[in-house]
Amino acid sequence: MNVPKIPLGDWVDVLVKWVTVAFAGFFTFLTTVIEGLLNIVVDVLSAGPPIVLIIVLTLLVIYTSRWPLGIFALVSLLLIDNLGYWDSSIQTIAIVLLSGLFTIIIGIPVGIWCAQRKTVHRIVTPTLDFMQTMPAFVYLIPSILFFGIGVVPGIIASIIFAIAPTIRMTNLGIKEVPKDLIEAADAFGSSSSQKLFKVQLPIATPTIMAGVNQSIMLALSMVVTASLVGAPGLGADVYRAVSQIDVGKGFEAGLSIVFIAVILDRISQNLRKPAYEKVIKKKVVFSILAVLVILTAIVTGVTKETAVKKGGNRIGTQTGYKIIGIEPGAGIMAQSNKAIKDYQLDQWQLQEGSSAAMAAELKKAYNQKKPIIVTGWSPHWMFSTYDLKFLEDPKKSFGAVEDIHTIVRKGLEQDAPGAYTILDQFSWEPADIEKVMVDIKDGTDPEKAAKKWTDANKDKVGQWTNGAKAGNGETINLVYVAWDTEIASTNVIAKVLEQNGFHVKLSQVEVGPMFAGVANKSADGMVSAWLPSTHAEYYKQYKNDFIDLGSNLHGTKNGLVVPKYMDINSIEDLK
Ligand code: PBE
Repeated sequence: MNVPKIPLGDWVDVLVKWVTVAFAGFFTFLTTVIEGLLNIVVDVLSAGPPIVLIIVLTLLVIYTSRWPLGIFALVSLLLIDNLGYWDSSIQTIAIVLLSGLFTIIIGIPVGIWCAQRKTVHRIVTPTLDFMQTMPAFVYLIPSILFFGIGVVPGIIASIIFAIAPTIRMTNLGIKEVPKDLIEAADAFGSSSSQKLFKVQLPIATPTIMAGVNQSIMLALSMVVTASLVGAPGLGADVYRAVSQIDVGKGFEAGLSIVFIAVILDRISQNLRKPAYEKVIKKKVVFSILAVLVILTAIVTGVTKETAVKKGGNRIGTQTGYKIIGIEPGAGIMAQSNKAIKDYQLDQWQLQEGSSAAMAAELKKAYNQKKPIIVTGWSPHWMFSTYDLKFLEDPKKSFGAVEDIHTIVRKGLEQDAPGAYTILDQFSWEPADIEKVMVDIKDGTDPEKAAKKWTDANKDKVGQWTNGAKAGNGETINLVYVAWDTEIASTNVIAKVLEQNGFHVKLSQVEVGPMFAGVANKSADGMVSAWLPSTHAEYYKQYKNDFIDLGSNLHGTKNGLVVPKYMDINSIEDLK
């Protein structure tokens, strides 16, 4: 049967595009509100030296969950500080608290509504099932388009992912209130709001709180995912460790998340019935806490206000002192951090995320003619799609014009001589790869774009395959990172290998794993090593364990990129 594919993805694309434009104002408003709230929470939490918050949290844990757990909290928080993850932890706690707050504000009323109206319940239940089973990653994509990269799309995705237990448990708690109590309330002629606030909610509170506790834990489980779109904190530390395969750092950051999870879990579980309620009344403790928080918020707010007034860099104010970066392990990120040091741009912050998120952010800013600074490289389709310029780099923080090298595992020459020859002879020009990149960017499937290019460039391909022994279906495993350049090049060389009798497997990984994979022979090769400077660190680490087949493309360049409509020319102008 020949049923054409239903263009479901296209419909979703159109819908999201429409929503992006139609609700642009609303999204900007939400972003400002959420970012503002988050800044307040972070400012309050980091108002004093770490030890102050450590003591407050410890006391809170002791009060709610007895002193043995208090000792655990004290030791683990001191350890987090000692290991150097205090600032990240504050970011993470702030994100989780804020997401938690939103799940309560939205979740409890929706849960109550579900308990009161059958129809609402019938609609909400499957919606919640859908929200919870759809991989949370998927929410990140439209979130970036709506809210830009940074912490806001992370928070929104966390709320969507985490809200279900609060709604479900509120609904359950209210439904479980014994019938006779309701009848008694009715008999005394109470109104439905009296019934709700005086009978149903108080009885349902333990169940509701169990839901809230679960929501908080789910929000915490989202921190690593949220870091992919630029949310800061421990999640970003874990993500960075993965992309650089740094086992030690990954463990430290992961352990910090575990500690924070235990502390937040116990506090939120026992908040309703604190262990030492008899010693000090709940009301007293919470009032002291509330006064403390409000006072700190006011004080930090005032100090900040005066600091901001001192002025700063014009472009910095327009862009919030943000440089939009890509995957934390990318060479260009290390170069950008070097630039920040070399040019003394202490106020500036390099935002981590992904190449796709960076491209989305650039598109959004460009369409609205807003100022933006991204980490960019050429060859790249962005230069043919938008009017952009590299900022001059007189201090050469981004190195000079470079080559991309092909690197294969030891032993490939013996195991698959034909593939080795082709990989060795693979070589093309920036103009070639750009054609493939533009096709992919315009929506052509990478494999089809690669086929189109090889079909149109038989001469070049002929030079690569010249003298190569045809394969016998041997599997060649190529690794690459999801950068636009490497998606294009890897697909083209894969196509050529396939046309010559090899079975090609492509594995998309992070930078560190790409180099490590070829070095430990779990991958056969890659065509993505930017040298001599971009990937110098990775190259140094593994160079004795793989074979460098030399350059496959000359003339790449990295740097900070801005739209031409911006009135700035050099990185020096950012100071
Ligand atoms: N890039 C593209 C990579 C290499 C390829 C410039 C983003 C990097 O910075 O590691």
